[in-house]
Amino acid sequence: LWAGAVAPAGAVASAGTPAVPAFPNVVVPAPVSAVASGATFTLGPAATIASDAADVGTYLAGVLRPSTGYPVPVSTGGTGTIELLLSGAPASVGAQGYQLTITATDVVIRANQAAGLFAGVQTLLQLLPPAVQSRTTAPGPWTAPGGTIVDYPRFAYRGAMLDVARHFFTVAQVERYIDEIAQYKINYLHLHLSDDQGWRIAVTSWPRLATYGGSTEVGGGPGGYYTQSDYSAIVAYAASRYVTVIPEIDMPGHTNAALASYASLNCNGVAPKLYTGTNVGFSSLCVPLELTYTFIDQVIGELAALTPGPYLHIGGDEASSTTAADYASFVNRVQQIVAAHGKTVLGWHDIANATLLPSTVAQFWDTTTTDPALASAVASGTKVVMSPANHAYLDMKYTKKIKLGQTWAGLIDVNTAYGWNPGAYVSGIGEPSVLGVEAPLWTETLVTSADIDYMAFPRLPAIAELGWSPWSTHDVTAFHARLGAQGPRWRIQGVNYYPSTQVTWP
Ligand code: TNX
Repeated sequence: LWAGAVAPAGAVASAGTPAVPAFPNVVVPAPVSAVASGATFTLGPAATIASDAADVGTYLAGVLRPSTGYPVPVSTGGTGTIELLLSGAPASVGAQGYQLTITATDVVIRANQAAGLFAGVQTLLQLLPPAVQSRTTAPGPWTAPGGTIVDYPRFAYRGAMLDVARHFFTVAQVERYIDEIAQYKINYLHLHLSDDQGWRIAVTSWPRLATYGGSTEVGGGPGGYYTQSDYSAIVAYAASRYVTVIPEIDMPGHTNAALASYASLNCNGVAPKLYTGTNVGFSSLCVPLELTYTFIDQVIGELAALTPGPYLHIGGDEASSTTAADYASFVNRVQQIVAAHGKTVLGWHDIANATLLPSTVAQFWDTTTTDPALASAVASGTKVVMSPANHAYLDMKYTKKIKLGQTWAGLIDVNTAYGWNPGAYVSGIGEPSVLGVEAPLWTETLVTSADIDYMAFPRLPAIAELGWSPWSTHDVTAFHARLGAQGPRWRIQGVNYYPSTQVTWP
């Protein structure tokens, strides 16, 4: 049995020898239940895929063909060596879960929705040898252990945030990150699209936001921005990995790039200079100015039109240049604007100091475990995404010796990233009020994809597991083994992970 997994009754002999061999403890996030059969499946040159969801079949074949060198034809419906079926799944797996059965001769994944098939495919890939993810032909044999896994998420929301404002990252770099996070069943990508140092999304009605406000970044580099078609390409790529993009326009603070682009947005009518440092809390949109809300309405309107997902993130953090009264009236008004465009508000937990709409979701980022304003919003029904900075912030250093990253929320190695319970972390915010977890990656110190990889891996999988796996599977020793098993996969994929000394890397 999977170490730490929920054991189905009668699956283990009373003492000594288990009734069946152990299922390998290699899948992250840990599945809800896994029962080994002792059989071994081998994917051979004649293997075929039959999928009820054509895109998931094509995705799987796209991974298997380059590494195995096999043709792996895909059909919609019919039979195949690997069958991905939208029928016959246990009701317990819900909209995102799946049942995976591996026998000596074939593999069957059943789910209620295509997202569940995609999740099951990620589990299957982790049960095949690491070289299956090679982009060039690699030697087999392509074996996987036989058995049955029934699996579904603890929380509906499992997010990763990438700050493309402090340093700009290209469409290809964002897509690379989407591929990396999707392997760990992350289903939301929150893009921090604006900050003091840069505005990264073209807005037709306010063109200088991107062309001027996007023209630099931390350290004075060239910055950049996404055209609306670039952005739509990211959204579509994410969707092909069952990841929903959440755009963030941070306000009223963190807005120097916008204020620098349009003098008319400033209370004094004077545009500040572009900013390339790393201070926070010095900028604010002009709350009493009516043009501010015309601006927000137009920006949110264009963004909502580019966003198939339900959420728009309005930031709201660290508004220390905005008075408390202005802040509350601002957040109240902006929520109405987002709602008028048919979207649900997400905001950093600071927004609990305003009056939240019933649907508004707050993202907790503090380093404390008490937050009276947030707890009181939760008592009135507000749902929370958990990103405690001292556990979930991927931009914190692992140890003092690491060059990249910051330390304000502490040092975060694997055990700290993994060592908290999202459903019982902040007082007054219990499991039913937690929508899920998110691992934010701020990029003041990060410039390349290698930098992103180094900070996200191996900690992102720890947060992904907290979001997906039942708390009953939480076991740091077993987690170390599962995580270590990812090392060879990351090496084959070219993921520049930090080889934490808390884990043995095979
Ligand atoms: C705080 S936490 C911020 C960001 C910084 C980050 C650096 C939060 C919502 N805001 O503006 O980039 O710290 O760790």
